[in-house]
Amino acid sequence: MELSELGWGPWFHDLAGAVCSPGQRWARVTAVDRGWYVIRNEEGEVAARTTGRFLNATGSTMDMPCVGDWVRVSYDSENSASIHAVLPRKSFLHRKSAGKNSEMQMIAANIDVAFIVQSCHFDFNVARLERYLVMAGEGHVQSVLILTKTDLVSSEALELLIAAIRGAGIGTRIIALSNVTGAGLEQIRELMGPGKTYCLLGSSGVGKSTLINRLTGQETLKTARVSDSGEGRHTTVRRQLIVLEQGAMFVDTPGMREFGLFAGSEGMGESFDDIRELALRCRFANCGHTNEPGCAVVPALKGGELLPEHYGNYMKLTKESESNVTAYAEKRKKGRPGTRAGQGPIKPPKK
Ligand SMILES: Nc1nc2c(ncn2[C@@H]2O[C@H](COP(=O)(O)OP(=O)(O)OP(=O)(O)O)[C@@H](O)[C@H]2O)c(=O)[nH]1
Ligand SMILES: [Mg+2]
Ligand SMILES: [Zn+2]
Repeated sequence: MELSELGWGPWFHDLAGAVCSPGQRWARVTAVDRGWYVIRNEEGEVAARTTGRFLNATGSTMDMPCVGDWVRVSYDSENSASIHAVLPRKSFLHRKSAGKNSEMQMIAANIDVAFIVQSCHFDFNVARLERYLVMAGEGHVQSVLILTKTDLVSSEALELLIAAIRGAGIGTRIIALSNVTGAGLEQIRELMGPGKTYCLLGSSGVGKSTLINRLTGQETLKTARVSDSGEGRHTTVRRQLIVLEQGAMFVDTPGMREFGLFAGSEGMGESFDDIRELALRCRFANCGHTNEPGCAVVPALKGGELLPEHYGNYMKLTKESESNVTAYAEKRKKGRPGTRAGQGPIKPPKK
């Protein structure tokens, strides 16, 4: 296996050259489990831990390795490695973590397409779809909506759901899928490209792991029946990156317990398709759309293509999560005198 088969390309290569040390290699994180990592490269998959030095220099959980990250490693033995650095992320998916604290949590990094999965049978919620779309857009990740379990609803019901999405002004591609009959699988296969990474997002029990099993043609992942009320059981417990035979990669995630990304914005029901499109063209994936160089949103606002109120609502949605990150980073800095300054996240390069 070559690194390019794991998604390595010129974007990463250009960055990697400047910071690589002799005796160290690049590898991709394929799983994370309480302080342990699984990394993969030409040599195969091995367990890894971060070095103490890396931990000391890391100010925020956001900068810790996550699934999909490219990390610089050295081998301690044939089957264990140490992680020395994380390469800047080309794109990412993050959310506010479950619970009351203000921590942000990285879900996955270097994702090409987010498959936002909702079931037709239960769980369908346009406002939540929109929040996932904003979350993907914020991290420079393209989205595709997947409506699963179409075998459990009539075609009229399915059409109503699609109409509800379009009615809310969401123009994102929709794929209607049944993991049971296989309808829609072909459309998903057609989207998949070698070396590309896809992340499945959505509530517990909607069929994310089942979809991966359908694509691999075997029981790669554990799945479980859900109750008729649609109450999920959280069958998948850790995020992991799976390389399919066709060459595409999938990150399976546990269903989200709480989607607290934008608490207080319930019922906003406004589509931000236009801003998300613009934000994809901003130079930096973590652009705040205020005064960053290369921002594509602000010029549209100044040029009158975006209404100030619409822009304001979008900023309100995204600001909360940002201030959470800042608050958390500050807290960490204060609590850890050993943390060295100037070791924050490396800004992604110009595109
Ligand atoms: N009828 C029907 N059942 C499905 C479909 N897709 C998945 N299921 C069933 O739904 C249940 C839950 O599927 P999973 O794949 O475990 O769901 P998940 O999204 O991975 O859930 P978590 O891992 O908890 O996040 C299983 O019993 C599947 O067989 C579908 O298209 N139609
Ligand atoms: Mg699952
Ligand atoms: Zn911007």
